[in-house]
Amino acid sequence: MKYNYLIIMPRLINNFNEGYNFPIGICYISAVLKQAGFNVFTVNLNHVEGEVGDVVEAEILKHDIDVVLTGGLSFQFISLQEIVDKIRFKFPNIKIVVGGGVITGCPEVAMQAFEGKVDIGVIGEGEVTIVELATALENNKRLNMIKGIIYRNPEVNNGGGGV
Ligand code: B12
Repeated sequence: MKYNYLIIMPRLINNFNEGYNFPIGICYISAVLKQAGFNVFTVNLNHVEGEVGDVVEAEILKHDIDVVLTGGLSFQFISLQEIVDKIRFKFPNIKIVVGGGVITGCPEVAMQAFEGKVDIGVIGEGEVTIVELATALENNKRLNMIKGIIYRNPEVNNGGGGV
């Protein structure tokens, strides 16, 4: 089954029009997925005004999203948690994947801090991993063959192991 992916870049600024350090890592993730032929949509919350939950919900509905990808550094945990909480509350069946320093720094602690709402965490560099992961999700393959991920429970996509 072909999935629709939404990549969400969290807010790094408090006021619209402020400058910020553009996080290139998440852009690499977008690029490799597009190059591999996956249906990828993106929203950078630093360039969209409005309440995070409303913006994210509108994007999910507009593109009929199956998998949300987001990420950042550990200091962005609160912003990421807000995104994750809003999605999990409104869309219980959407798969949520988080990557970047927030996961890489301490994968198990981070997954627990997200209180079971994140399905899969990508540890370290994500370019190869994310393509393998998307391929596995769309083909209903087991996740335990994919290196560099941590996942919520054994029921996710019939994989074994995880947190
Ligand atoms: C360059 C750099 C900076 C630059 C940022 C330049 C920029 N525009 O991005 C500057 C100097 C501004 C900077 C500042 C800070 N930095 Co800095 N920085 C780095 C450094 C050296 C390289 C980061 C980088 O660009 N890597 C290349 C890109 C392509 O890789 P990446 O961002 O890691 O993304 C990959 C993966 O993380 C993953 N990934 C990322 N996002 C996502 C999303 C999804 C969905 C998926 C699946 C995967 C994924 O896949 C990506 C591609 O492989 C790292 C150390 C390191 N060697 O990694 C520290 C590092 C990222 N920085 C760190 C910190 C703490 C900071 C500051 C908070 C410091 C401070 N107290 O101010 C600030 C935050 C600034 C900000 N607002 O973002 C820590 C983060 C630790 C953590 N657990 O989060 C690191 C790891 C250093 C360290 N070991 O402590 N930093």
